[in-house]
Amino acid sequence: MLRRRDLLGLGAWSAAAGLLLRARADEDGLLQAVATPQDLETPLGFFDRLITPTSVFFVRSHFGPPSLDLGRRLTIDGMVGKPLELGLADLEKLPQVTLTAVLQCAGNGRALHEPRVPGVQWRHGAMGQATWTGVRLKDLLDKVGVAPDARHVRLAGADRAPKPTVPKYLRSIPLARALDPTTLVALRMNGEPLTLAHGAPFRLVVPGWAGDHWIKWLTHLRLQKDEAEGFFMNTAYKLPKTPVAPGAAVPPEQMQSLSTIPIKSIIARPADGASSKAGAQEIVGVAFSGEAAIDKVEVRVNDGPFVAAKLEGPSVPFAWRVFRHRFEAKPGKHTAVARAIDVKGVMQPETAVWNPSGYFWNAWHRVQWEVVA
Ligand SMILES: Nc1nc2c(c(=O)[nH]1)N[C@H]1C(S)=C(S)[C@@H](COP(=O)(O)O)O[C@H]1N2
Ligand SMILES: [Mo]
Repeated sequence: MLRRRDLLGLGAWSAAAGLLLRARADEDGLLQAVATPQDLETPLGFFDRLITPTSVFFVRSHFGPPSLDLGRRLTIDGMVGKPLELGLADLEKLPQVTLTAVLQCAGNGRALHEPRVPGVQWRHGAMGQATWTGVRLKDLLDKVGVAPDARHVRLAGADRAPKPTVPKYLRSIPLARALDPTTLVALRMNGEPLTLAHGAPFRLVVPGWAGDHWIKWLTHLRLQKDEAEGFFMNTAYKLPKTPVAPGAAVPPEQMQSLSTIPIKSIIARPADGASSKAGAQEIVGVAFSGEAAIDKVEVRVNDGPFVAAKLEGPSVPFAWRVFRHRFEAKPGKHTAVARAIDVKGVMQPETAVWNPSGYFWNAWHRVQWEVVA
């Protein structure tokens, strides 16, 4: 538990915590742990720009955030030469890297799979793009000296399951991904200290990989031979090794852990069911593809041909680009569909591959709207 007076003099950090303090502090300033999960979608209309504002950035957490603890320590141990423990001030002194990357929940679009599958019924809003600033995980692993036969990094956060019968949220990433210079222990999001909802004081950032690896409220990294134990690694976040018929039950041995995000584009505007004035129209949205850069987005209006949209933002790995397609329209019902193509030539599929947990919905996004005189 953190007392209000412990936050005095922490500058930007206490500013970031201010909202939370007002909302959650009781009479004597004790922060209260929130027991319910927090799952909030970003409204579709915000996917018309390169950076998603933090205030509307989607939030996903299995058990809700732990108390805000800016004094939290990060331990790195297991198969290492010399274990290490660091706090926020230690991390701030190390070289900082800033990169732009999409964060998307593996379950984004789950509600759109047919037949329906259980889980958080996300539509389009469990994704966002931010700049992430922090320390390369590789720099920390260089300090501890990783044993030659270590293969995985087990990741744990400070949040706790609501009941002892519910397993802790534990994930791991292969050592090779941990050593990639883009894997960060991030302290800042969009230039500001991380908010509690997004993992304050530090979280993992694994560009190109689904959100379940981006552990928030990070407390413990352990080098080990095997993947993390428990439900969230052994059972959850698995896809069939080969596509299955929609609705099929898949035996565990035919499943494998998911990692990178497949190619996708989403139309922010016009909104499905909206109406617009006759004349100039604009189809706008975002496109991204896991670890590959986006090369092209094509838009089709009504029964016309696919036309290359204008792209904003650099063609770089991990990042989304904004696409815009302008045209003139007469009154009547209109439809538009978008599809993305990455620099490896991979095209977004017309239909998404169904899977038992409803991960990675990435079908062509279609919208229908009415143009009025
Ligand atoms: N400690 C912890 N980290 C976590 C989670 C969690 O429940 N606990 N949820 C993960 C999942 S499934 C996602 S999609 C992302 C969401 O990050 P955001 O809330 O910052 O958008 O956080 C990840 N990190
Ligand atoms: Mo997620």
